[in-house]
Amino acid sequence: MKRLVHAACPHDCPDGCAVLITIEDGRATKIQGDPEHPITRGFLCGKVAKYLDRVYSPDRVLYPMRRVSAKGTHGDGVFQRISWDDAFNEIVARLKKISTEFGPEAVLPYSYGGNIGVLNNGSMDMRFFHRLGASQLHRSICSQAGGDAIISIYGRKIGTEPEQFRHAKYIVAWGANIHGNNIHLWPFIEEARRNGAKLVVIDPYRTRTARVADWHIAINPGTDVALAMGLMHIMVRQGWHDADYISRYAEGFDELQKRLPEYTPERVAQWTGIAKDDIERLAREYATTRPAAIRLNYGIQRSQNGGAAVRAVCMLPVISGSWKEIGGGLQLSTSGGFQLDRTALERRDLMLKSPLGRPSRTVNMVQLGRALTELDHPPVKALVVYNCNPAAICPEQQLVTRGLRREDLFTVVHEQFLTDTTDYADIVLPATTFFEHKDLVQAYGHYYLQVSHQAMEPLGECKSNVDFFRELALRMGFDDECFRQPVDAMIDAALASGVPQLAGINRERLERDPSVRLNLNGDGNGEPWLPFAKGFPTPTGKARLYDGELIALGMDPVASFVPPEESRHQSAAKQYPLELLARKADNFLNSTFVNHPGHQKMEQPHKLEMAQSDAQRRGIADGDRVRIFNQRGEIFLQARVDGSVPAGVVGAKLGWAKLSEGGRNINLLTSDRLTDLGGGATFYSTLVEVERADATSTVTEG
Ligand SMILES: Nc1nc2c(c(=O)[nH]1)N[C@H]1C(S)=C(S)[C@@H](COP(=O)(O)OP(=O)(O)OC[C@H]3O[C@@H](n4cnc5c(=O)[nH]c(N)nc54)[C@H](O)[C@@H]3O)O[C@H]1N2
Ligand SMILES: Nc1nc2c(c(=O)[nH]1)N[C@H]1C(S)=C(S)[C@@H](COP(=O)(O)OP(=O)(O)OC[C@H]3O[C@@H](n4cnc5c(=O)[nH]c(N)nc54)[C@H](O)[C@@H]3O)O[C@H]1N2
Ligand code: SF4
Ligand SMILES: [Mo]
Repeated sequence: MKRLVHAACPHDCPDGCAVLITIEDGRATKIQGDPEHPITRGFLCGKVAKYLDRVYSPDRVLYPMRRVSAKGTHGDGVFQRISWDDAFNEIVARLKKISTEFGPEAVLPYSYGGNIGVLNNGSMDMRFFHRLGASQLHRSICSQAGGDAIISIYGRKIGTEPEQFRHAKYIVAWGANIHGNNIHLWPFIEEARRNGAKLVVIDPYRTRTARVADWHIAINPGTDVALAMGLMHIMVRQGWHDADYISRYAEGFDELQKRLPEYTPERVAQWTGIAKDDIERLAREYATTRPAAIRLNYGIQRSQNGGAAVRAVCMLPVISGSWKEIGGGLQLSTSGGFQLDRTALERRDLMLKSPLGRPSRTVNMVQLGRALTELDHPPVKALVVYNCNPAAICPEQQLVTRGLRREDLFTVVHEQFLTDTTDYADIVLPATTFFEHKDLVQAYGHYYLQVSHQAMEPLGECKSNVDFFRELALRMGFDDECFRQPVDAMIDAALASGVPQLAGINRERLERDPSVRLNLNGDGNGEPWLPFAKGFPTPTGKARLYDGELIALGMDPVASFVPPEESRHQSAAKQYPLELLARKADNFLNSTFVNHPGHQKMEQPHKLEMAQSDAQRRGIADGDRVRIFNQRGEIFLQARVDGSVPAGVVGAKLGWAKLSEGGRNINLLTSDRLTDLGGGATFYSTLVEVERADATSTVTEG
């Protein structure tokens, strides 16, 4: 018997693809993109096109296991199969004992983007930890600086729909690796270019998108605030700003104007490394070619000044008035369009029923290393990890692994594979893939909502996050009704928030129709939607070019350029003169897919990309083994000198630590310093030095 099942990719990617899975005799035999879906348009990225290799990988974790060797043995750990009953009994006993002895906040949940399905990303798990009184996790590692910045200026995390990029005549990909991270926007850009649009890429790294663009501007890392302010300086000087739109729909333009004189093209050129004439040209082309759309992505907010950077770039379409035009505006994220009922899903009120009787403390996930090694009152005694691989993706890796190695720390990891993090787990639990459970899936790069159907029975003894936390709650003796709520009822609850965008959208409809667009215009007619043509969802209805609330955070209430502590503009660069871009790989998804041979073939993960001049000065040739180091430690990679980075910048990719030399990856070099806004991670504000390594030198244990 052959069936076609509609599912939706829940990986942490803006595209939120509609997927068709062919099932024959209970086994998945084919995966393809849904041709009917307006954004997926029948194709999947190279990572997920090979998904059967992941689902049926011989390395899948299929049964609960207990670690019987030492912690952190880089893949040589020995695990023993146990039953779910044994696993639950041990987890319940340990969590109860720790809660009694140290208080429930000694339990720390740790999760992020392994699965961004609405239910499996944050529902039953949240209910469980809230009812327990566990520490809360500030899930800030990816997008918090940019998200807070966009809300600060526009009031909501929404922007231009991808379909409208086809109408643009000028497209700026700003810190946005479209071919690698957002491939389903590309066909719309191609369509625009066939109609004469120009594509400009602003990225220190020569991405695949930059290679095929009309113009690649290799900006110095962390200087985007200066560039955006410089562009506005020129636009206002030339009278290219939209005075009418600004007076109606923006507040703080006077304050902004007071800042602009500092950002002369000459000074901006010095900071950004972009020629003065190019800055003038970019301002002219952006302001006078209409409509102009910006695809801003999260690249620029992984800098220490990332909040200010996103604010400054988001001012551009306000100043130019391009929010009025179909094919204008800006997209950073569309997630704020999906106003699902999170209160019902997460049940924060349950914290009041915990032994604490109050909201528990919050731990910033970026600083996991500190939490595990320094935090007190109470210390973290149990760590429950799911949807996440912190031993690979967290900054300040030495501190993270030192914490994870603690013998008195009880660690549970719910996973699909034996990752860097499972090496430190006391108990490993098997997790389903999206083929094996049902969910509701939203997106952060378009406005279509989907039900992802379960295509097949879970392999082995895998459980979804929802089922795992449901059963754990019941075994802990939590008798609240919400722990018995079936998946369909949870989807219904999520959809029942009563906002106009969800009017007429219910589960039955989503189960029938895989491409339901949010009711954005309020009349369900699917016409192009201009989110800010007539104002902004802020209290005054205006864009906040000036946001007084930023003063309390120590920020300029408008935006101003403050060079990151680890950047070429600071004295730290004397010792470590190279700016490291610790980037994502195009053929992996953060640390997911890194372990599959098919994906490895498409990627060359262990390279350090260097400019010719930087390599030459250090006596390094293409292919040499190099040592990359800073105050946090050292890693070894192979130099690649191929023009992908400008002088002063080096690039390397995120992978699994245990598949890298010495059991460490680039996050050994990144710091846990936080962004100016939102407490985000600063992966792209990292200074290093590089030297040629002889073949025999090895990693020094730290
Ligand atoms: N193939 C693939 N797709 C992915 C992911 C993946 O790992 N692989 N990850 C997913 C996730 S979790 C996310 S959050 C999104 C993120 O998608 P993006 O927001 O696109 O994120 P990044 O790749 O971090 O950064 C984008 C670009 O910003 C550049 N950049 C770095 N510093 C600066 C700077 O200071 N200024 C400017 N202008 N550019 C800078 C980087 O070189 C990079 O090419 O992608 C998702 N999609
Ligand atoms: N140096 C550097 N570090 C980075 C970044 C960078 O650009 N550079 N990017 C940062 C960003 S933007 C992000 S979002 C984070 C991402 O960090 P993470 O959220 O940890 O993402 P992944 O590395 O993809 O790991 C997710 C894990 O979840 C597992 N998983 C998948 N589905 C499920 C499920 O349904 N249930 C359970 N229990 N597990 C599941 C996968 O097998 C995988 O091992 O990394 C950050 N770290
Ligand atoms: S990872 Fe992104 S592009 Fe690839 S299938 Fe999933 S949603 Fe689509
Ligand atoms: Mo992310």
